[in-house]
Amino acid sequence: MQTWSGLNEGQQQALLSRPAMADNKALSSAVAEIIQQVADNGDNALRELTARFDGVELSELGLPATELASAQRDISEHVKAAIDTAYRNIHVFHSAQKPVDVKVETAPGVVCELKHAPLDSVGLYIPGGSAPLISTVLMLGATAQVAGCPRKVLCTPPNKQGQVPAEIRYAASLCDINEVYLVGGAQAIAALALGTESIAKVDKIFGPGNSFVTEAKQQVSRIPAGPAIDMPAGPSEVLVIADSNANPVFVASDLLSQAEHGADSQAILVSDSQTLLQATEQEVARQLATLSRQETARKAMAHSRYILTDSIDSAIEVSNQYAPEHLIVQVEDAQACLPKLKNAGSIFVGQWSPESAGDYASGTNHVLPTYGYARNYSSLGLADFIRRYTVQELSASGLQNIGSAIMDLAQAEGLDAHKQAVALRLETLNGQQEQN
Ligand code: HSO
Ligand code: ZN
Repeated sequence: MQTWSGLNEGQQQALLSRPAMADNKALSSAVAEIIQQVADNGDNALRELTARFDGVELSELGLPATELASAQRDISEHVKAAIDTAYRNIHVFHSAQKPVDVKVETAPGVVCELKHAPLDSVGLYIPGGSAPLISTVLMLGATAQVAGCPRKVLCTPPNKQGQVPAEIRYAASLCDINEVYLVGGAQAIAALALGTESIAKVDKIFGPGNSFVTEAKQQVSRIPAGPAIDMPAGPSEVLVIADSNANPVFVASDLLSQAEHGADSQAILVSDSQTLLQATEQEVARQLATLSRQETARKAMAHSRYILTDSIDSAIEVSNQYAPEHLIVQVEDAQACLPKLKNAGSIFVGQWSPESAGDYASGTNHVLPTYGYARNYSSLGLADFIRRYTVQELSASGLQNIGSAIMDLAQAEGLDAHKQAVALRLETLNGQQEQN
């Protein structure tokens, strides 16, 4: 346990620092090589890399549409019901985010519009690994569906049997995902970005992944006219603010739900109550022993932090400085803290709002900015699947109204052609007026 007020500024910063994302030259050149291989050899490179990394020989990269349609027969009734519930709530919450078009006459005869259109094609990456992220399919797929993106492409590595788990297929079918490819890792990102014989390239790539995937997303986003990406990513994290009224059993369970994601997960508890901090630490040890992923969670908890502050206001400052991906507030009047809380990807208010609710089924998106990016990036939402653009129409009198402002600014910038584009029109208008 660390006492916040006993630390100087440097020590406070160090306490809240994230694991350095090593400038890993070996990783970036390995990823660059994979991207080049896909650029050069397309589908053949994807087959080769899938054999190498996933140990699976694929004849077809794409999953037949029948495998999506039939998925619901292959899952249990209660898992299907759970997926349906989560899908519905995510759909409802994201449908409510529809942006409104704007049409304004900024000056007489000058009409400006803000309009929205769904992205044409989106690539949704779903990691394989130890936990099949069914929920991530819903978070990305349902949002793309609500946005109205016509082409939704999902890439996920095949399991050892060369298959995609039925739960993932069912979630994909609910979201009207049109194409599923059994390709993972940096090679999947390369295929989505560059296109191959079987996979046409997409406009934007979404989704979490390991360090290869994250690095590949960064690299392809720098390709001229390449795809956009959702956001930069780092290890997942939770910060809990709790006071003496909080239940240490609940607090511990929230810290551990983060910890079981990965050994590099960050779990931080900030409290003004030493009793709560100590009780939570004990409770973490007790609950850890019951978890199937205790080995992973234990590694993550080894670098967890328990911070004692003088007050809840000071705990709020700590959180604002850290900018957590998930922020859980378990204090007496948690709502009252909200206006003071800045820089969090998603906030969970009160003891009945565990992070798991947002991870799965409440309706909010679980794709969130990590690594302090909550300061300048947003939680994923409908807007990320939508392009915003403007339209304008000036009438003759509209141009006459703002013409001199345009010409004066163009002159001040020394851009003659810009000025001429207005001057020549105004002359034409003057000529017409004289004729009348
Ligand atoms: N907490 C993760 C999302 C997730 N949790 C998926 C369970 N499944 C990152 O926000
Ligand atoms: Zn989670």
